[in-house]
Amino acid sequence: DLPPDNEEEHRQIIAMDTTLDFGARPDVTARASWMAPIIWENMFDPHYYDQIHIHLHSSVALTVFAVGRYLDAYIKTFLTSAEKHFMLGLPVTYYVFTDTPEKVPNIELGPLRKLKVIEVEKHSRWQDISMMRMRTISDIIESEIRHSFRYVFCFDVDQEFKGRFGTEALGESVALLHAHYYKLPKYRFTYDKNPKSKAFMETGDFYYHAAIFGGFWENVKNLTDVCYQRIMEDKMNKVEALWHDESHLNKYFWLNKPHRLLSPEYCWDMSLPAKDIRISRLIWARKDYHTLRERH
Ligand code: 2GW
Ligand code: MN
Repeated sequence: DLPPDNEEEHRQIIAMDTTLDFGARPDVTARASWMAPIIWENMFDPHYYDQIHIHLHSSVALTVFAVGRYLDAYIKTFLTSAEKHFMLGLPVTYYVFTDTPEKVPNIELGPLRKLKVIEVEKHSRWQDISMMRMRTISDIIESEIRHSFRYVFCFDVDQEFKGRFGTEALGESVALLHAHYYKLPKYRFTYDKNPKSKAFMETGDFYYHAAIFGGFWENVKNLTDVCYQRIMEDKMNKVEALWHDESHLNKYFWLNKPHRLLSPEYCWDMSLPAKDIRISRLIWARKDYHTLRERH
């Protein structure tokens, strides 16, 4: 494997996006106010991005957590569907974090693809299972990912790939528009509105969904470090942000604008009407709260 030492080359080439066709989607918001593209079907030529990233030797680490009942419930579908749709053609390593490594199913992987299982503790509160991912992701970037990968993408496990989730999604820092909020006015966004929390914000650009974020490992390292620090400060002050790590993620991307935005095609809730969604690349898995969530 080539070491990911061509950061500047990547930055220049992927920043150009000269072939993005914004005119192809007049029906949707295709750019942020700071000009970052929002990726929608028909705006991009998949082969163009595939060629660039193969030429650059791009490599991707995917992190996913499956702790407690989430392992049995979701990991198999997540991984087998990722093998069909996620970054085909690039070297991809899945980092699966679980409290029961022996129960991770054996998945048949394509060439250039690897799976690493890493044991983590099971926090007793589900809010902590979710929030503490920030710390674990930062640690694995520092100890492993930075030495072998240019990009890191971090995923919730309760979802299934259904269509291309490819190299067009790669960028210096990447955020996802939340399927439930992308059409709503800003006053409806569920940011943390408690001034005592470090996630507090009164307004923002978009409501981002924490189910997917990614980018250069350097950027994801910074994001996870900053969010983890703010989560711990909140704990010391005995407050918790409204939507946990997602509130902190929204604060982070408000202060550090993402370079690339993924439309809700990249994480769609099939129970919504889908007028502007021409393809569902990843969909929310069904949640059976009764059996999945232990009460506290
Ligand atoms: C989470 C909530 C309630 C009970 C269990 C869990 C749980 C989560 C668990 O038992 N085991 C586990 O591995 N997780 C991991 O945390 C798993 O990767 C899961 O996808 C992730 C987030 O939990 P999830 O998917 O149930 O929460 P959502 O779909 O409501 O997620 C949004 O809000 C979260 C914060 O409340 C996170 O920000 C998440 O990234 C958002 O998508
Ligand atoms: Mn989820």
